[in-house]
Amino acid sequence: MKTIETWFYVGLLAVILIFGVGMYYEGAISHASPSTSTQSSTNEYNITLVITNQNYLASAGQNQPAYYVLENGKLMSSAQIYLPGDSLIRMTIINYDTGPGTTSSTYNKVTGTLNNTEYVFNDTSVNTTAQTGHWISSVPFSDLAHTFTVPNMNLNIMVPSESIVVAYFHTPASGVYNWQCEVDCGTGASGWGGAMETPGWMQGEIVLD
Ligand SMILES: [Cu+2]
Repeated sequence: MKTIETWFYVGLLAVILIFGVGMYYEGAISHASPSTSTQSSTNEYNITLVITNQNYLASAGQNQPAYYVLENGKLMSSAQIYLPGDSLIRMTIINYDTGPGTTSSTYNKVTGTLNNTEYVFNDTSVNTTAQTGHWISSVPFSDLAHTFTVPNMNLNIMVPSESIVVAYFHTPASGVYNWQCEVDCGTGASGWGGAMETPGWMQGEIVLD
């Protein structure tokens, strides 16, 4: 009986180990060869941001949209986003929020990315699988939810309602840069209160190292 029990646990451990390694291997493969990637660079770095909309912001007294950094399956604060300097970044933004919203003429087109374009798929249906996407250079206000904008890097990524965006851009060698959503998605008459003025929600810092 003892022996059977022992072998049962040895077997269970083996299954867990094999399954765990398999999962890791699968993750590594899908990470290394993204279906939408057209780039290859030894310095390419992947980062995924997630925008959710049901987050209670105490200072605003209501739910507000917020950017998060997806790290090891957890949503982490976007107040400081760490990126390697002098690298090609592949940024994926998964947006669960709806629009529409407006932005100024300065930010109504995609800038600072590869060819000033970005790849959008699952537009208006973020959780759908196997949808093909397309490269775009701007998003009409009727479909715009947020932007991910770093003015001092001339970077402006536009995020349509309930969609997934992939954008490539190069980082400067070093420094700290402010990022800000440039769509009036916050509180108040202007829409620039609440999330828009709170680090880790619709603004923060890019820290290059
Ligand atoms: Cu926003």
